[in-house]
Amino acid sequence: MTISKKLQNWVDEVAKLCKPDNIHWCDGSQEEFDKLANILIEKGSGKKLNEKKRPNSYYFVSDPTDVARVEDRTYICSKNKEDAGPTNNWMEPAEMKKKLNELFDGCMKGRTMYVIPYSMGPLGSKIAHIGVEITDSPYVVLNMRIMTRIGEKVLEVLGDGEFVPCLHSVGYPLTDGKKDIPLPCSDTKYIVHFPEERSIWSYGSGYGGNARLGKKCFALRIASSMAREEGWMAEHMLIVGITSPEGVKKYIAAAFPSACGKTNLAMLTPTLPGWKVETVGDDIAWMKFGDDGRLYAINPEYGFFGVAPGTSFHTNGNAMKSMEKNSIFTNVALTDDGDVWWEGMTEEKPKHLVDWHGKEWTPDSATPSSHPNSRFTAPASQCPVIDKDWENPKGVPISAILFGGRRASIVPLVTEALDWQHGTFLGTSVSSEMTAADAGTVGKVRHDPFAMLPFCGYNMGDYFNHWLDIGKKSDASKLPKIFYVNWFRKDENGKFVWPGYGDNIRVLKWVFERLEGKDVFEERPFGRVPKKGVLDFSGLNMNGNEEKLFEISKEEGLAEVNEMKEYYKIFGDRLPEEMNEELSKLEERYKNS
Ligand code: SAT
Ligand code: MN
Repeated sequence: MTISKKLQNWVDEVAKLCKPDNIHWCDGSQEEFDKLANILIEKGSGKKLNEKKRPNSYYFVSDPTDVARVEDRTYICSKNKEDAGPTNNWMEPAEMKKKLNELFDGCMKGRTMYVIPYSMGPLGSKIAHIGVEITDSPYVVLNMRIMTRIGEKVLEVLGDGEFVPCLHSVGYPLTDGKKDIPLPCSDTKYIVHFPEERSIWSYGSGYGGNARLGKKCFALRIASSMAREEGWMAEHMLIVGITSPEGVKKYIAAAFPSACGKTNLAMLTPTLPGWKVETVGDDIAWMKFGDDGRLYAINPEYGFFGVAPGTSFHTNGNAMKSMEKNSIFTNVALTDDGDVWWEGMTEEKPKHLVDWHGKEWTPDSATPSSHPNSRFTAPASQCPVIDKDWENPKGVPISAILFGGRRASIVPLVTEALDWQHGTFLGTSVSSEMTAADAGTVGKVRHDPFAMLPFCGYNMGDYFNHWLDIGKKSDASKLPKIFYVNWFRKDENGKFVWPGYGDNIRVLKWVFERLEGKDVFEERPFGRVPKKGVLDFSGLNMNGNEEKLFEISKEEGLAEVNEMKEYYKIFGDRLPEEMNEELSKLEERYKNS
């Protein structure tokens, strides 16, 4: 292995602080994966699933208190508080380092410290970047091997180049004869980012984005801050290729808050004949300008970390197939034949399960068998509709950007922005009803600009400005067109008006037509919507609700404007003037409507 002096020094320093019993450099091999999985199983931390049903796949249950990201424990420690902005927790970097040094001192006693070199993005891609995660959790190593490209080959590409140091501990040292538990964690949790020195420290959680530091911590929080400095974009977006029946292919990126059906859209099975959707990524897009002036995107990840409940052959057959082997399941239920199950996987519930608490479960049980934020970790390469260019180091050219949220009213099924500045404004207005992926109040509407609220590594007002800068420095004709979608409108009886899932292709079809410059829109105060009769409702029974999908009354619209005015106040003088301008123009258009 070629280990640079800088990397070796950092690893030595961390070992001195954390005091592990052993150090293991991950080579990324299958043998290593199998060995670590076996260690976990022998310790009783997890189970191997039935080899005949789900080859090379594993089952884990976390501590019931460690089941989601912890936004209130997540910090952006820039030198100045204003640079973290009103949407992030902040602490003075030196003060935070002092706290972390105390916490990490001896935190790996009795454990092995794993060093995971990883690449976010295809190895050697100009859009990709390298990180090194140090962790004391073999469960995290297994997940990182599915979610990112890890091991020796990464060190070769790294040479003595730059990497983002990511230090993680579950915060459960095995001292004084303390016994280990299946997936250890600590009551004290800190997920900390130092954007100026581009480093990450995470303590006390073994779960998802708290612990696999390549994902939200690096690929969004640190990368968004890098992207701003370097003139590119790190976004909470899926990437798909869409091919029309005429054989024309275009790529789009789409930003939705966590657990809004992003993975489903990324692997959509179109209900309209002749259309094809292929997956590049389901969560994160890194976009840089190509020599031709267009934006090119890569998926920095290597796997999917999707919400299990609700995923079925009916809602997302491609996700189901992606996890048929070589996958990890966390906080779902176990079937009697050694496989997994969760709410919504099959219409008929199994007669008997062991639930995620390890208790007997039957359809009569009062509680669900799986945690609502239970997850699968599956290799992206196993997705039956993975795009042939998903690992192209150049990335794929992006023609459209979609924003979306989960809103029962106010937001229409689809709106096209008037231009990049208006599109940026739409991005700032994204809001969504909260779900189980965020440890908060389920159902409450919260603003989630660009679906980046928990993921922007610097002042969100500056982030809006970065979007405007991208627009200003580019040839408008080469920039992606921007759209805002909402699959989740409900009627007076609380029923979804739009069927969603595979039928979302109908909206994408209209987006496609707009990208081709077809005159199929009409203007509304909030933007462009499909002209009457253009959106393809063929074969759908809409119960006469077609128009409802686009209805916003003048009163509702003006109320939303006022609400946005209130919201914008939190950004103070970091709010770009252009956004107030857009808000005034919107208000005028509503008043004149
Ligand atoms: O736990 S993760 O942050 O990886 C998943 C999510 O919340 O979107
Ligand atoms: Mn996400």
